[in-house]
Amino acid sequence: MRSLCRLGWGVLLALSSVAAMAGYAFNFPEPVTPIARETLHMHNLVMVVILILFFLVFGLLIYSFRTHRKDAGYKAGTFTGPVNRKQWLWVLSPFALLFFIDYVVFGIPALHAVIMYEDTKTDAEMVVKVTGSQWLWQYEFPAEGVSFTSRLTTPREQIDNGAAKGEHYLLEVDNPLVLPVGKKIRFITTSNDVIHSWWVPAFGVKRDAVPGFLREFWATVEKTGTYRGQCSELCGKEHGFMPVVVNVVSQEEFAKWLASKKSAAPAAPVAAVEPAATAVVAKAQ
Ligand SMILES: [Cu+2]
Repeated sequence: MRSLCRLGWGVLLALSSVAAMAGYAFNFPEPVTPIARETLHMHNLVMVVILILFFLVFGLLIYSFRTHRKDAGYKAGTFTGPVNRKQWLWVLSPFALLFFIDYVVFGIPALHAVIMYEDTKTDAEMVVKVTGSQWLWQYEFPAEGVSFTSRLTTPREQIDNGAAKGEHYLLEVDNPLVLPVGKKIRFITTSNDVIHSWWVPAFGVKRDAVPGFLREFWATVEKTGTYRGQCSELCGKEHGFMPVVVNVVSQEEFAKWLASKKSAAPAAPVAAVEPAATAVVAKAQ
């Protein structure tokens, strides 16, 4: 028991040490879209309910084990003969309770959330096409005729432990996606080769980019800032080297950025582009 206590304290101390906490978080990132907020609410609701159930069930169990002991004079029950009404009640009430929790307490808000997640078209003010490619992302604003590629800029020396790792190690790109704050944006994802997945945790969205298919999601980012994510579908040897960086800016800044992109030369077709990390390796050889 004492060693168990010591272990418990050790784990608590380790978890509370600042060094161990750096880069880790126990909760969701701060939600900046309606979807992320709804997801966090659902998560919190489910956590609270299951914690109450956990303590209730284990409390009852421990109480019963301690109180109804043989050495305290209790005799084991015998369950022969027809099931009586009281027994039926004990059998059926947990079913009824769990049914109610699953289908009403969780089910109704979950249904509401899923319908909201999938509603990509109502009031969408802009379309962004996201194409995954081994190993970079291509972004396109079809209505504006703007398209560009976005690839990792972390130097190969950092990846190979030849240099100290930067602040945004493996989460930095040459051309981040820029979006206006407060606008509902409909995203369409697809892929040029294998399945990738576009994921930004603060947006609460993650959608597979599947070759030959168009999949969609939406986001209305409510706060300006830089948001980072990653490809979250194992897509080859440099799967870990295709991050997502999104700069969310004011409407005016976005208009300026879009104008500068329009005047720039159009991006080369993705198939002809050599992925950045591979190019560095090729050069080194
Ligand atoms: Cu990928």
